[in-house]
Amino acid sequence: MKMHVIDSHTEGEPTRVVLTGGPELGEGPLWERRQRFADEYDHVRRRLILEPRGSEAMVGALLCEPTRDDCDAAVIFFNNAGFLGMCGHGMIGVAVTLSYLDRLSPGEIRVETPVGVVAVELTSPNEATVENVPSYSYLRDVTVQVEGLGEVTGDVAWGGNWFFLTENSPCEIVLSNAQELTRAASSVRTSLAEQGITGPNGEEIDHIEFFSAPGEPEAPEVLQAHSRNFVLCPGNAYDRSPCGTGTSAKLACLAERGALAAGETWVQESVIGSRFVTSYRTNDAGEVIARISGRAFICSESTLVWQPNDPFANGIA
Ligand code: PYC
Repeated sequence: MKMHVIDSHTEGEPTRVVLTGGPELGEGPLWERRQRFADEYDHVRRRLILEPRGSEAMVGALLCEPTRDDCDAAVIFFNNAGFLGMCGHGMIGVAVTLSYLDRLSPGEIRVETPVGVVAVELTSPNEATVENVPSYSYLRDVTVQVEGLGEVTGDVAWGGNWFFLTENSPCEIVLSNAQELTRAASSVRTSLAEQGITGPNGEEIDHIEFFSAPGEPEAPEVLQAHSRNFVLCPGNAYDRSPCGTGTSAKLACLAERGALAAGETWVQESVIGSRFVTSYRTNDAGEVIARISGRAFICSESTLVWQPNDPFANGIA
């Protein structure tokens, strides 16, 4: 078995776009095709994402035919733990990958995802802006008791995935503290589940975001960030980028609190110091539509091979 893939990173966070050899998911709405992927081809997700061919931080992107006439493409994102709703860094990675392949020119396209339609504008061969699905703050100032941390207070919000966002970081948000931040965020996620805090339909709050003051820009031409974050993803990998859907959730919380007006710029910095430049508008329904701009770079173009006698063909679980 072989698959042709292109790997890129968006502000440090990897994306693997599957070009050939991916599962045939048939027709139907994208959320239905994502379910078929999960039910019938989860071994393909594991083959693509887990070691020895992938890594815990890798996000896969399967390009599909869109079902909607007003969309140019469709994408299903997945990681080491399962499937994502949307993925901001991944969508920027997809746009830059398609540009690298000469399949996308500067300009805007509409892309279907399992959780709605996003607009993607390629602004240069290495830069794109994503206008996300509507984001919203669902619960404000929720306090959870977390073993080893005590009371942690934050908001629950949707930005294409579910997030708990808190300023109560257990330590400084720097890369050398990644293990401590991972342990703490994982405990917060467990506490949320144990204390019955979910999305409106019982959805697990599976992404945890700690926020702190930003660092100093390392060069005069780099924009000063408004905030720094650490985002723990469902498979316990932390996002090396500032997380597109997580920053969308943050913008919805800021909008809800009257702390950021529509059109104002918010620069979100990640734990490794990379940045997304963002803002939001409201649509006719008054919903927050986040705009996330970032850079992506191609890392490799390769054919992954699975020999029939490989005992770890389906990845190291
Ligand atoms: O950028 O939205 C994002 C994302 C989700 C998980 C990893 N990155």
